[in-house]
Amino acid sequence: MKLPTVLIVLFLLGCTSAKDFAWNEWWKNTIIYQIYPRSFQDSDDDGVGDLQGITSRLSHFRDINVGCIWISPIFQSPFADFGYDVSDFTAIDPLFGTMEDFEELLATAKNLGIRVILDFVPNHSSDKHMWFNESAESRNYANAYRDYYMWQDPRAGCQLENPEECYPNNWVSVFGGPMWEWNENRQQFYLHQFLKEQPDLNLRNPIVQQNMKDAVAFWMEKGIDGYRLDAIYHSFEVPSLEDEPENPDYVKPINQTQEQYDSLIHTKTTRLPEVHTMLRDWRKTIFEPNSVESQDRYMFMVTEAYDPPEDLVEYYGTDEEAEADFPFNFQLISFLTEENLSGQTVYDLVNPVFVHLPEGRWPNWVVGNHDNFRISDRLGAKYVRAINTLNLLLPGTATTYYGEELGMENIYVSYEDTQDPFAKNNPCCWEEYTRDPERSPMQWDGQEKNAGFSNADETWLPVNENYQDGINVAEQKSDSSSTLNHYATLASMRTTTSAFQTNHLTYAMVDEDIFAFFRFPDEEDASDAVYLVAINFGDGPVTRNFVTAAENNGVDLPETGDIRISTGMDKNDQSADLTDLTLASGEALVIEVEASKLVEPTATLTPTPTPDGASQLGLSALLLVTSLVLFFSVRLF
Ligand SMILES: *[C@@H]1O[C@H](CO)[C@@H](O)[C@H](O)[C@H]1NC(C)=O
Ligand SMILES: *[C@@H]1O[C@H](CO)[C@@H](O)[C@H](O)[C@H]1NC(C)=O
Ligand SMILES: *[C@@H]1O[C@H](CO)[C@@H](O)[C@H](O)[C@H]1NC(C)=O
Ligand SMILES: CC(=O)N[C@H]1CO[C@H](CO)[C@@H](O)[C@@H]1O
Ligand SMILES: [Ca+2]
Ligand SMILES: [Ca+2]
Repeated sequence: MKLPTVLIVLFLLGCTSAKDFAWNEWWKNTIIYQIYPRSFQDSDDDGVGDLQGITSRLSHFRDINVGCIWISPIFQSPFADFGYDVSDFTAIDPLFGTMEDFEELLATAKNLGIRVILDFVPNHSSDKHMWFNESAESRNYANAYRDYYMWQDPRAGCQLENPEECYPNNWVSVFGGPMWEWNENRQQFYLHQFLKEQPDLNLRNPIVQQNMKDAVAFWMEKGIDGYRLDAIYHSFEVPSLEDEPENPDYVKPINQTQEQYDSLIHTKTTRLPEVHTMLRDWRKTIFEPNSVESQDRYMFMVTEAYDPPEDLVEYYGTDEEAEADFPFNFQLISFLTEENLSGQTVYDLVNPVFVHLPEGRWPNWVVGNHDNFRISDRLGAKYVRAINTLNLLLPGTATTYYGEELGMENIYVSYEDTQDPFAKNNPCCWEEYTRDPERSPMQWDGQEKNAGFSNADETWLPVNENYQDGINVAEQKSDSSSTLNHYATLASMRTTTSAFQTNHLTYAMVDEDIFAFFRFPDEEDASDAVYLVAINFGDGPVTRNFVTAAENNGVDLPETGDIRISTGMDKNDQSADLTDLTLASGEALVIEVEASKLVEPTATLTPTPTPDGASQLGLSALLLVTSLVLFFSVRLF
């Protein structure tokens, strides 16, 4: 090969190379796409989505460059809480199909190179589970299932006609009402953190633990790639059963008859240290690589816990004792609203994640799920593409809830038609609690009945009418400027470009409107391209000088760059004047730049943005004072 050819090849590689992740790091480079199975695709026209339906739609993930699907519960269930009440942890519910259907789904996914992870629900079973039935039979020690659940005697001396007097303590269930339910047969209460149809398993019982591990192993042997562990912080309660303290900020809604979860502070029933002991044990005994035959089967593990970043890091475990690969990070779901959306707010939510991220660990982002309104309805339709950009181009693994790649919107469901037990249990405030609006069927096609989701006359939740107005896969696929194509282009960039495969970022500019950051490749890929991602979260157009702002953040930035992806897909491959760059409201630009760092940030940490240079002055002053103090303390010795 002649030298110039080599150079050209190297140059091309330099621009587009991807990192080589190790076999046990496949989850770093991917997007996790959450499928709510009732709502994705119906194959037998009963109005409810199913496994054959999902299998028939798997090529969608190739089209949009998604490498991993997470399927919400498909296990046998009486559906008191839509599958989060499991009556057999190793069976597929007939509503979704058969075990053969699941095996076919897995095989098809594998052929397409798509990973599959399942939801695991360890905090409770259904009250229709055989274990509960056996456990309720008697409290005789001869009963092998005696201690599978959290049984408790009534308070001494109370009158059973007034169960309120007899509850073992003041605990309130997540869905409202006491956490205790009376069982006639056993003449005892049982504990349920969620619905009374969801008795909590006694996870302190080693036999129960072993049963849960066996269930996990069962699905691993089928060939899944990992698990999401649901609501894990509800797993344990204090054995002393002490009352929980009242929440001083709680305001009782008018007409609310039963106690609400928010009325107490949950110091005795959530986040107990035993959770971590259990996770470490699970990682060691069932998730460890040496428990599966082949090395390309690393079992990925993610936990769900709504904690602030400083507490969330505990779920990573330690170097010696690993726990989850990461805990889902809900910062951008829980704390971003239409009212406070701004460049500064996004920074305030993103930065703590990096401040608290333990060395060598991997960040992640979740911008939608089955428990929260859709992006369009939380923040406004014009920010959907900006949020998708943030989700896919911030460092770490991205999680997308089905339909967000199209900009799907909430549906309205009246109280009479409500399906969600959380809403039905709280009639006073059902509109605040209902999760039906974000669970409407996936919109595949603008012409077909029910958007191509099902041929049934009635679907379990109504299809959003806007599938006829362009919010559907078929039309967006053929429109190069669509939300779907924008998403697929971002997703492709993640998988092909080393700069988007690191766990660090450098801020470029943060103010009321703009949140902008650089993605530099890791040092060993230093010749690869650098990107500037600039997003306008304000409600009007703004023009900014990114060159000066970058300099304030320790980055030397030339005056022009090449736009690679624009939210409207209309500016792709145009050149950008970085001293005078205008962004429309909701616009996000991904710009390839020849930037270089003037100042190395410490480790993976990034310099705090200093839009006006003032705080940088403050920092220098602080450093000077510190040096003087150090100097004089050294002198004293
Ligand atoms: C166990 O299940 C059987 C059959 O459904 C039922 O008749 C029986 O009452 C159940 N036992 C208890 C204690 O709930
Ligand atoms: C409370 O209930 C009463 C009687 O059902 C009803 O008239 C009233 O409108 C309710 N108040 C609220 C705020 O819902
Ligand atoms: C944005 O507003 C919501 C609702 O008031 C609040 O819960 C959240 O903490 C706010 N976010 C930030 C970053 O202040
Ligand atoms: C650990 C666990 O099972 N969490 C689940 C408990 O039950 C509620 C209600 O069904 C679910 O929403 C949680 O996700
Ligand atoms: Ca079906
Ligand atoms: Ca529990």
